[in-house]
Amino acid sequence: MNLLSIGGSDPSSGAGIQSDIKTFSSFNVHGLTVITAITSQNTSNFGIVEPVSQKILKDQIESIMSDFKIDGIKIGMVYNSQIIKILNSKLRKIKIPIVVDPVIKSTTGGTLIEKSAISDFQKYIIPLATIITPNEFESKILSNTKISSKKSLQSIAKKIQRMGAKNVVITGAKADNKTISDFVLEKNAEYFMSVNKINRVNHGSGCNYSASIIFALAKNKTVKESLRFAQQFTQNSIKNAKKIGKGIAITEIRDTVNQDLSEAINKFIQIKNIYKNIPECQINFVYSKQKPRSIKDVLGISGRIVKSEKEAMVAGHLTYGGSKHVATALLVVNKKYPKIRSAINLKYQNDTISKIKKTKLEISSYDRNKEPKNVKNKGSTIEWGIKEAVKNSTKIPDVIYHIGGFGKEPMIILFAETPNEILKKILRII
Ligand code: PXL
Repeated sequence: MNLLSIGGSDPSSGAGIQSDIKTFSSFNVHGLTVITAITSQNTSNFGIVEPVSQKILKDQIESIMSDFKIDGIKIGMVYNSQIIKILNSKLRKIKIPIVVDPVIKSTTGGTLIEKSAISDFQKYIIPLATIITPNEFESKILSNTKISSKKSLQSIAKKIQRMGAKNVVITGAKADNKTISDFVLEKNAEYFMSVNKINRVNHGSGCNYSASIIFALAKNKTVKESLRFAQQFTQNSIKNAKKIGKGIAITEIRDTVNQDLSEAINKFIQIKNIYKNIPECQINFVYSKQKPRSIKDVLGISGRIVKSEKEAMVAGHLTYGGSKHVATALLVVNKKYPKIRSAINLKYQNDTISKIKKTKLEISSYDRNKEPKNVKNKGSTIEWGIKEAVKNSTKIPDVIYHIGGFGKEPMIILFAETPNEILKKILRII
């Protein structure tokens, strides 16, 4: 899939087209860009804007359009009337979804569109929008409503819809202590969409939102599904925002679950003599998203960590749903103790068990021979066993083991909140 972001360059990569490329990449999508203006800014100050010439704007669009099949377009910063009119002439006949993020001011106070261009924006850009995503301030400017006006969200959104946008989302339209809600006006429906509020000033969340909407729309999701998906994606990006420069935090859109697990696996295979802890059935090391519902929410290795002579090696790659066994064990523990999101299986050795018993780690076990027949036949031994061990433990278990059964290898499974915590526990017990 190819998605096009049309907008301004932000050298801090917090917003603008740099941010959109990061978002698209995180979905394994090829991101194309057409730059409308170059800004100078950082996380504290907004500098100046230099819009590009008509010639290079047109040529960027033509070179992209003549080469790629484009599945969706996001329009962000457009800056002036000249740019607006060129975009309209190039895009008005296009039949793919377009998300318009009508940015007027940056969080740091920069002007992202000239005042004199607002009426052309209403006339030439709004009609292109499959979905337009103004915040409350932007929705008032675009609907020619006074900022102090108490006009209803419905009437403001309807006005923008009448200008030609198919669907209108007023972001952050309503908030209380705990939640923040977007107001959505579709063709024949209106509703609020709420999420938990995160009190954090950041740079990039608006761009993350519109860029993830276009991805979902291009994947043929409905408007509602796309908005829900983008809301979750943006929440995560805000949760993981990092103070990289001296000013406000920049939203982080990398999959931190993947990053943390991948770093821990690299450290794990380098532990001295760790190959001695690899069982016959090899090792999986997993880490789940928050509130996992199934093994599809648990990241694991598609193959295993395997023993090759005296070395541990990773066979396969990280993928959600990549582990069945260890992921199932984790899901059982996570259900009772939601903080526990990482697990690894290790070779059962009497030595290891006695070492664990000397630490303060919480240890529990189950006996496969006590498994009821109906469970055995259904093949969910691990689920049954871990449930038993959790039941037998008064605290959060750090370690659960079983000593095997006829033809079954005994096993140790370690649990922790993060992959890094798993590593720390391993170093205490091997
Ligand atoms: O977040 C809106 C935005 C969009 N595009 C560019 C920006 C900003 C905010 O700073 O700089 C280029």
